[in-house]
Order: sequence, then C-alpha cells, then structure tokens
Amino acid sequence: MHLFEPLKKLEILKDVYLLSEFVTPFENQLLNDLHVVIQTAPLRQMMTPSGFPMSVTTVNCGQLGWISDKKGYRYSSVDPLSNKPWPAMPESFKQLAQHAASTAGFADFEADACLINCYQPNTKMGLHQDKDEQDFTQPIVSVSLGVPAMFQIGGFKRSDKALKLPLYHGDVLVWGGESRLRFHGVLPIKAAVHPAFGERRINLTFRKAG
Ligand code: MD6
Ligand code: FE
Repeated sequence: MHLFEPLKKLEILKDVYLLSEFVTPFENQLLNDLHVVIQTAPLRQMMTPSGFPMSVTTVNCGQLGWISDKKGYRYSSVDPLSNKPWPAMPESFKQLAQHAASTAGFADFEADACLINCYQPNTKMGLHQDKDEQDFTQPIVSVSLGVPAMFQIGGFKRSDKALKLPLYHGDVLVWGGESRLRFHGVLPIKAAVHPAFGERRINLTFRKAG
C-alpha cells in the first residue's frame, strides 16, 4: 500500500464512520438505478411544517419514504404526488447500504427507506436530529454523490459545537449506536462541477424507518 494512501475507514466519533470512496465498486450500477428511480418519481421541493419550501429537492425509494408538509415530518408508504407506492429500492442500493453498515460494525442492516436529496449551489440542510424512525438501534447510512459538501456533526443539543467533515463523491458516512441522535447538517454547497452530476450534489440516506 502506498504510504500516503488515504485511510478508507475512519472512526470520526464513537459510532460515526467515514468510509472513503466506498461507492466505487457499486458506482455504475448505482448511477443507472438512481437514474431510473428519479425518472419514475420526480425530485420535488417539499414544504416544511412552517410553510416554506425546503431548499433541497427530494424523492424516496423503498417501502417507506420520508416526507414533510404542513402536517409535519413523517414516513409514508405512498408518494403524495402520485398517491402510488415509492419506486422499489434497487438491489444495488440495498447491497451498498448493508455492506457499508456491516463494514462500520452494524450487522444485518436492512434499510426500508432511502431518501434522495438533491443540492444545488448554496443549498444547505440545517442542523437537525433524525428521530422520525421507530428503532434507534439501527444506523443511518449516508451516501454522497456529485460535488463535495461540508457536513456538520454536532452533539445532542443543537447548540453543541459541530465538527466539520468534507464529504466527496463516493464517500459513505455511517452513524449509529451512541451517535444515532447526534445533530447533523450540511453547510451551503459551494459552486463546483462534477463530471457526472454537473453542479449538483445528491445524497442517499438509508434508514430502517418502520
Ligand atoms: C444530507 N440529510 O442530505 C443529509 N435527515 O446530506 C439529512 O440529514 C436528512 O434530508 C433527516 C431527514 C431529511 C434529511
Ligand atoms: Fe438527517
């Protein structure tokens, strides 16, 4: 191994793992499958409970999908745009999520929800906790594609100091266990171009929601 080969698995905080370039062996199939999913159910701006459009565009695949509207945040088995089930979760997505989770020490992860967020330049995601799921023993697997993002991982209060972590195309971040309810977010995306994604960043977040 080259002396300056980057670490491929790094425990950033207790139960928070960065798996650099983890997507590479899955990439071709994953990008084809992602394309099919977003052709089947479009990315759209969801409304926050307070009535403002979210800055990311969002869609889901899998048995459950995360939604936000004036009634709040929750999971739904149907896409409110079409009143039909979300597109099925592609095998390549399931395999990537399970393999990433087990590499980070979370055995037998079976995601039933995959949230797809699309970021343009200046789009951000404020600090929040993921707590709309039933079972906090299951980790979250977050896949970064396209232009880089500066991810923030905080503590268990919104005001706790957050660590900044750059995430690049192909990186996977897994957090669970003691860190499952840490606040996290994404700083405004800087203008950049990725050969396959243009100015966009796409994040896939896998969860066991039900
Ligand atoms: C991201 N998204 O897009 C991170 N969490 O990189 C999230 O952390 C997230 O978009 C809960 C609900 C919706 C989200
Ligand atoms: Fe989140």
